[in-house]
Amino acid sequence: MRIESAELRSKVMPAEAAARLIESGTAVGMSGFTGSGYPKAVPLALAAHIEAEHAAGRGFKVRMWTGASTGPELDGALAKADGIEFRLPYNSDPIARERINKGEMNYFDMHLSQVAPMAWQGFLGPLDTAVIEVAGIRADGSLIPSSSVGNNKTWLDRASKVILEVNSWQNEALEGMHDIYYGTALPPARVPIPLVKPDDRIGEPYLKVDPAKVVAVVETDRPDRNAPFSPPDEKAKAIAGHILEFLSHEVKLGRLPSALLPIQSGVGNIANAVLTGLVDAPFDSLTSYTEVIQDGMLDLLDSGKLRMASATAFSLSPEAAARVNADMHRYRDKMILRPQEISNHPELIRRLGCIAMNGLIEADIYGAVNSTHVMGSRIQNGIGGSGDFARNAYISIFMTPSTAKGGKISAIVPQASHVDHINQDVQVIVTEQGLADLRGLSPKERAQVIIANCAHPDYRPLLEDYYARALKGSYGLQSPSLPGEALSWHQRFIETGSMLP
Ligand code: 0RQ
Repeated sequence: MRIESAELRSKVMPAEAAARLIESGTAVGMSGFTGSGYPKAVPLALAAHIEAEHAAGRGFKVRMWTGASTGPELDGALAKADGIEFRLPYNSDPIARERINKGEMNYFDMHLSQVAPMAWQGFLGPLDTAVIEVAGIRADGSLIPSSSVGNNKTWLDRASKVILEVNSWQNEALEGMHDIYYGTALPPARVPIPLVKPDDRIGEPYLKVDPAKVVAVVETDRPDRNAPFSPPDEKAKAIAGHILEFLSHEVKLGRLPSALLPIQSGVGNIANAVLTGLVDAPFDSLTSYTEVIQDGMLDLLDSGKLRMASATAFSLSPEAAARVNADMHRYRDKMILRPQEISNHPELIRRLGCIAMNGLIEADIYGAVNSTHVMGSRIQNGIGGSGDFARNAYISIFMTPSTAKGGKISAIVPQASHVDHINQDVQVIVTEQGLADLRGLSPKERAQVIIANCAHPDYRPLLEDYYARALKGSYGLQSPSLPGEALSWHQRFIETGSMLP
């Protein structure tokens, strides 16, 4: 039985009835992180209710806070119903993205580590309802977290009322995997977080909730989104190869231990290719301190190369989710899921010395990185945890194919059209063309190595030409630039559909 508390069992009701307890104009804190552990039944019922209200000529929108991206039953359904007035912090849902880019939804894109502290600071306003998926409720009313932790602890603590979704699709053997730390506080009461190794457990396996605040318990068995995973293409393999060669070189020079340092890896095919490549690399006893446990990490765990992985969520393909579910007892001892304010905490990332590897949309010749905005104005996803890790990592690596949209866009540009990571936070840039190690280089040295090593051959001469003219015509020569021309590649793409002249 998934609901062992008699008090909370008495609050079981259909999703439709629970959804009616959410009022228009209020803030709702949803569980969920990268398609894992998000509520499914209540948001779908809420979307249907919103559609009915709109059809009756009544306005109905909520302000929505999550852990990170969720799934089609949540972001997708609510965005389709035009039911989201404001959203934070990370979104990858295509319908929500379209609404944001059409100006129909306000989106506050923020560092994932800062969501919980900012909610406590209070300026985001009151949190009316928390809707949290759990794997079970224990007799004492404590909650067994599901496949993500995200901001659940904070939503449960801050919300005036709580709706729990008990999902029997989630594996019961998840119990014991989580480490929920209750010691965070705002300054001046803040104290050091007592985690010094990725495998330290500093909290407890369960979430707490005041049962008096729980207004509804809903049962469901809907699966997590679990996006399918396509195997790495040639470019992803080439990028992985460059990174593995770089890491081997660092070990050889004595600048990294042979077990490396805790690895953080962004989501997507390239990140997965790097993880898969590590299976055959000459490193042992690896650890991971990251946001999401993805397919490539299972291969690494199975090979014995990866000793353990700490994260806040799973982000698995359906095949990998089935693999984990079938063998949860074995995997459980090698994985820890934590609140995202801990998995992404700058203090801990700096202390552990993580090796951060994240994707980018574009980088400029000085190494400033745009992770979020296409052509400077259209949001793709959001900064996610990339900023938490990039600034605080021991080595901060950004990776991308050198072109996008079939070669019509260069990922290396004269000037980034939007900046998420300043050049001081970007130490290594990798494309399938090669790797630029920017550590200790001045802007002019960086420009030369980025253009030579990372740019696609179709764009390299154009960048060389721009840089040569900037050296002659720039107002200053610390970071030579021609402001009237620096964003002309983006303007050309907007006008002609290609950055190429
Ligand atoms: O668009 O889907 O329409 O084809 O961006 O690009 O190449 O599939 O790569 O999935 O790794 O995403 C930066 C977005 C890269 C991601 C970003 C288009 C491209 C495609 C996706 P289509 P790819 P990825 C941990 C860390 C920020 C958050 C982060 C991201 C789509 O890595 O969101 O790092 N990062 N979190 O065509 C126009 C360019 C483009 C471009 C790519 N220069 N111009 N379009 N695209 N480059 C995870 C979390 O925090 C949860």
